[in-house]
Amino acid sequence: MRRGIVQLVALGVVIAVLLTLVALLFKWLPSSASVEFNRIQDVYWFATAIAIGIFSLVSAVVIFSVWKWRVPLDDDADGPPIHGHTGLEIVWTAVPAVLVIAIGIVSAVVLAKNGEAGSTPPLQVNVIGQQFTWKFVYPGYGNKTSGELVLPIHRQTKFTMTSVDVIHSFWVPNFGQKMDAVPGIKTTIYVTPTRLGNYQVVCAELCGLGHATMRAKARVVTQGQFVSWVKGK
Ligand SMILES: [Cu+2]
Repeated sequence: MRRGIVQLVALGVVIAVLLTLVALLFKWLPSSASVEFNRIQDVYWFATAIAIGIFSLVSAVVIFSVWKWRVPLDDDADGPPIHGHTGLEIVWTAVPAVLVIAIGIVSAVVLAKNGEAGSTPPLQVNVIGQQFTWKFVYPGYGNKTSGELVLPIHRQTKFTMTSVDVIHSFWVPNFGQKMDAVPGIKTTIYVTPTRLGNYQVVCAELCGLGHATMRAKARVVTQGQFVSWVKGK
């Protein structure tokens, strides 16, 4: 009995280590370039850690059972009758319930934080989707209009989206935030860039024949570069 438990635990640990390697050694998510995406990735990893734990437990028990209690091929006898086990049933209901509630709470906290303006007023950028192009307007800077999205690093930006024709969806994979641009209404998201560089604005809602080409360049620059860009032209 004692030996069996040790073997079962060892099996679970081996599976958990293998799964952890698979989770860590491959690049599953775009690299984060925003405060908001950092938070979202934390939720991913939290849920992944729980999934690895549960999967390791279940698969260890299944493999262990098949390995230890298999009968010869010609054994046609019925197995022993099995009765319920109230304690075990309470545990296997309560533990997943607690885990799912924990994931729900963590997600709700991140969702709320990602949707709230910080203490300093954010940079306002209006995003207009149109088959098959993006337009960015900076109302704080004389309605400067650009086909390229330029953002200062470490400054929270509030995007207000709309569309002039069909539904589009504003998405910069490295920023993590995604929101539909819908004709007639205004939708918002916040992004706080954390890394200088070039990124891509992608339309993430099938919007017609040119949908796949509905891309724009996004550039995160220093505050000084941003000011000279936004005041130029
Ligand atoms: Cu589109």
